[in-house]
Amino acid sequence: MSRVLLCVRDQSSKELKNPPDCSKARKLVCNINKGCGYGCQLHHVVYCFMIAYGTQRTLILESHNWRYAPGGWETVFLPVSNTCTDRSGASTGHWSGEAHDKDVQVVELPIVDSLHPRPPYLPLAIPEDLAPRLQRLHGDPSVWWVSQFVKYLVRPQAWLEKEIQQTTAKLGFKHPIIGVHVRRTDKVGTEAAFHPIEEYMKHVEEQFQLLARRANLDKKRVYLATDDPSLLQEAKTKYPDYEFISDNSISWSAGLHNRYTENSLRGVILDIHFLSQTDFLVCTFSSQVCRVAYEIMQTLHPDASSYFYSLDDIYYFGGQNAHNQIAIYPHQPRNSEDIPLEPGDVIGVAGNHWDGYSKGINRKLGRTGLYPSYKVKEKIETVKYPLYPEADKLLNSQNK
Ligand SMILES: Nc1nc2c(ncn2[C@@H]2O[C@H](COP(=O)(O)OP(=O)(O)OP(=O)(O)O)[C@@H](O)[C@H]2O)c(=O)[nH]1
Ligand SMILES: [Mg+2]
Repeated sequence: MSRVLLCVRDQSSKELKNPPDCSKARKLVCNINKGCGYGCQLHHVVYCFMIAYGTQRTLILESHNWRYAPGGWETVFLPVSNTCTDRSGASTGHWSGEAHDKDVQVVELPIVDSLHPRPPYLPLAIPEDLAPRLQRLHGDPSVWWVSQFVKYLVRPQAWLEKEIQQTTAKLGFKHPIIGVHVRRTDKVGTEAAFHPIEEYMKHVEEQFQLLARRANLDKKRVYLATDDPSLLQEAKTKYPDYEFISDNSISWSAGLHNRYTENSLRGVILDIHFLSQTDFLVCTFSSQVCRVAYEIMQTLHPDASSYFYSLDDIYYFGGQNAHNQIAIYPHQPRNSEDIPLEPGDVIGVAGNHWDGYSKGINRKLGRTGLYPSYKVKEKIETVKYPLYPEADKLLNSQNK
């Protein structure tokens, strides 16, 4: 049954992506040039793709004059559609909601920050039909669902595939290996705090101790990705018993002066690829670079939801709907910073302090404060995705 469901879903998504007659297809136009970095732009395309899938439209990705590669998306990745990349149509309009746009053939989607009205297909919601199985099989079903869209989008062009293979050999990328992403330059002091390498390595060491109990460790290998080119030498000097695998020229290309170039794009794609291939990630989830790596990692294991340590944020998807939890145990505040919980209370989580406590708002009481993280569980939102009529028929016959 579940395989049938997935095949049906796959079939309907194939037909949406490759409509037989592009001139008649219902389209959703998405422009990649959101004013931000690669991780942020990729997530912007992921968001467009999710809305296209939910509203049963073919995604048209506009990427000429992309700030990273003027030639566009297809210079590095395979096209989103093989048959339909032309945005023309009988009628065009700005997004004004699924029902309102019913008779408009070509709809232009704004960035998620100015999306109005908001359709139900946004993270962290997952499809209703997959929800029971996903919740049994994966520790963070929302990330798994996002990761399926990322996986499809970042299918490499042949040259990039070759480059990945050659770099794997050149750098000596081997398991076991832990990925460390250190985001510095423009991020520090503006959007995130500075974290010295020692903070990351504490968690790396802990993971290697755990690994050593299960397998023979030949070497403590770390893949280091960073936009701070001085960090590799610092790490090597401070941790001589580790092997740091890193291409320092990639870090140089990630600096603000060189960032928006094809060479830098190649570098960040490679860094994200290698981070996703590691056995465990230590990073700051405030950075979209690490969140993309974590998402891709989910596509490589049955459940890699716990293969990370974030020094700051919990996982989120920019523009997501409220992230709620449900209290499963009561909590009496022990000091003025704590908030009370009753089983069943809905808590909007703001962050994890990684010391046993999380911060959030008890929506019933309207009070914000700390509560023990173990006293809540995730509240998973589900959404009914329309399937193709043929798929619906097939599903109904299967369900009889
Ligand atoms: N190669 C490489 N590039 C990086 C690295 N860290 C940051 N960058 C570059 O800096 C950009 C950062 O922009 P975003 O991808 O939006 O990520 P972010 O700034 O960490 O996160 P937001 O501010 O939330 O968007 C990346 O896309 C890369 O171009 C790294 O470790 N390796
Ligand atoms: Mg940024």
